[in-house]
Amino acid sequence: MAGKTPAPFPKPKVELHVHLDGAIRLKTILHYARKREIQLPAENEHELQKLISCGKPSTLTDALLKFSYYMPVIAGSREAIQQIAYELVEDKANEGVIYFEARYSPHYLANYNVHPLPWGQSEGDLSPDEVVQIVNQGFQSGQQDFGIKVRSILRCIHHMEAWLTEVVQPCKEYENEGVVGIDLAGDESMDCNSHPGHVQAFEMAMKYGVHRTVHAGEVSPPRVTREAVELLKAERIGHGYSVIQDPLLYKELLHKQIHIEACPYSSVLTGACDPDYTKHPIVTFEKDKANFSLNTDDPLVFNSTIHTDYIIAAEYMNFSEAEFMTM
Ligand code: PRH
Ligand code: ZN
Repeated sequence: MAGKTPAPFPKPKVELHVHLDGAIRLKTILHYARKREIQLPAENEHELQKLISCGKPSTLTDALLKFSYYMPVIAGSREAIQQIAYELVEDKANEGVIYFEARYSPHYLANYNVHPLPWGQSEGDLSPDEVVQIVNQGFQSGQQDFGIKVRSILRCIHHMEAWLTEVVQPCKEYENEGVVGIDLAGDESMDCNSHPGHVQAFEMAMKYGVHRTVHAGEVSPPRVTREAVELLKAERIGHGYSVIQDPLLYKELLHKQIHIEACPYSSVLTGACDPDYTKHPIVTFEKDKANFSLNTDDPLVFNSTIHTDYIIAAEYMNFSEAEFMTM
């Protein structure tokens, strides 16, 4: 399956699962690497693309490792963060997306030193809260210039418990400035969603009226999705492919119309699903009239656009015009 594709789906589209830091332009990364004097093992867009994109099915761990090559260049820079937010709006508008929700970890973008590889320099005192304000501004300017609607979701990281309330608070504080929900993700192989700290944070989010989505069932068993729904009161599930292995849970999701944010191309490149798209869980979702959407996840890392995912659905999953309309 080719990566970047032309625009065969000109109709207005909605995208609910795209990571801001997984959707940056190559040009922008190279620009800030030069400007901030951060060494990258790539001289031009072609080399950078080769370095950070998954060309063929691999693992989720490998896909997530790609972020560590370029995040040091963006994280910690007010100017770079505002620019990537603004440019994402332009890119999505060019893809014919009229509404999208982008998610990110304010802590990662603030350059909190959590990664195995050295981060770039921070502009001193950039806090996660200020990151949220900067992203809001970037999206706001983008909305004005490109005429589409953008919202954001703030992401908690499983193993960074100390950050939980620092994510819940801005979800509430900036609800009138474009923040519409909270997400939780991380290493799905751990007993993550049942952790008391996560449950507490999501209870607080619920009390504040903050909407909740959780990455689950991407490469983890159905139990992780069950915990997301039952313990974290998730209203949406990021990926959720493995849920079809548990018929009772799947029935419950169908009954409650819990929204599944499916990412076809991502699911194959991360090794979450078999490369045979005709047998993909999305085909089952479609057949059962589940509540789901098609999304890119990390178009930079997967070298894709929303059209890539729509082409997969049209060519290999037999999606009809009516089915695209439903989404
Ligand atoms: N699954 C889990 N985590 C993901 C995915 C995938 O859907 N795509 C991006 N990420 C992580 C990256 O580490 C990124 O830095 C973070 O989410 C915040 O956007
Ligand atoms: Zn994701």
